[in-house]
Amino acid sequence: MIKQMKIFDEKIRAAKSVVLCAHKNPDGDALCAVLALAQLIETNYGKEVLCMYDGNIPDNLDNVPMRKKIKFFEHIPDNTPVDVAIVLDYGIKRNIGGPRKFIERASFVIEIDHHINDDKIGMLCLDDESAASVTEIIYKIMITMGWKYDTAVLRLIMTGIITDTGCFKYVKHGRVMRMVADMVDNGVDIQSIINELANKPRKTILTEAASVGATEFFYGNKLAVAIIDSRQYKNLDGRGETVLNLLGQIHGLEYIALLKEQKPNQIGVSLRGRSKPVDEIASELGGGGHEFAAGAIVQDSLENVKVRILDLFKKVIK
Ligand SMILES: [Mn+2]
Repeated sequence: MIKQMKIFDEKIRAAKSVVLCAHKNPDGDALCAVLALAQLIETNYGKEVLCMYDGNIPDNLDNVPMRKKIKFFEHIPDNTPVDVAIVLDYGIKRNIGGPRKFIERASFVIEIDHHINDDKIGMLCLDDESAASVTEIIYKIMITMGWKYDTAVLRLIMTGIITDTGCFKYVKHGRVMRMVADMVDNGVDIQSIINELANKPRKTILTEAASVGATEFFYGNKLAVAIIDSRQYKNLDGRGETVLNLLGQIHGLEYIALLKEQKPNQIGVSLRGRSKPVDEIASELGGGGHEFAAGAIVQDSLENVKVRILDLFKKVIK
């Protein structure tokens, strides 16, 4: 880490322009990792950075600190200079979306990620597959480097950790809780972050509840398949977490597949395993993610994707 951080330090110091981005449709970890690192670079290197995203940022992230700092990539002129690009929480290249054209012009690319990935985009990789969130990696870098930070940065980091650990449920290492403890002692209010994240539009909750009500169960009720069709999809803000959370409470259920018809023949698939992995099924569908929470975007009809998913789960449910 120290050697890599030295390179990071040199590259940022020498950079004429710095661009930051994460995966398309950023979640709390992706968005907050970008904003926290942007703030840290501006404070500690005295450099303005440009943050961009593709897709949609959910309404419940509207009030995170520095939210206005990140711009939709199409609003950024194509000829904007990019000397160093930093790509966070992206998983696979395809997930980056629009900002890729800016990254491809960078003379140096740094990645900071916690996804398993054999096809990396970074010339410098500050990756840690054991990290619960990318904001956890940012925290570690910040402390290692002795950077100055404020409570806004800590709040962003905590928001990323809460998002990616499902409110600390997926924490695997005590070090995460020790970071959390330090941040609480430094004034971060967990309750207000969780309250803000639970603030979704009414139409989203009603759409998600309807999807739960129409869920089908397979293989001795071990697999739940919920659907949000293209008509309902426009009401969705976020990934359908309420569907996944509610179904995940059903006694005896092992797996959840949520199929979202983003447009005709483009299905966003979210997979969850309560105690058994789903990442391999996601990669069979051309996606990826984490052991118990993974997903893919499949270019096919809703019916065909459902058949494929039933087939894939048939092999793992004995
Ligand atoms: Mn993440």
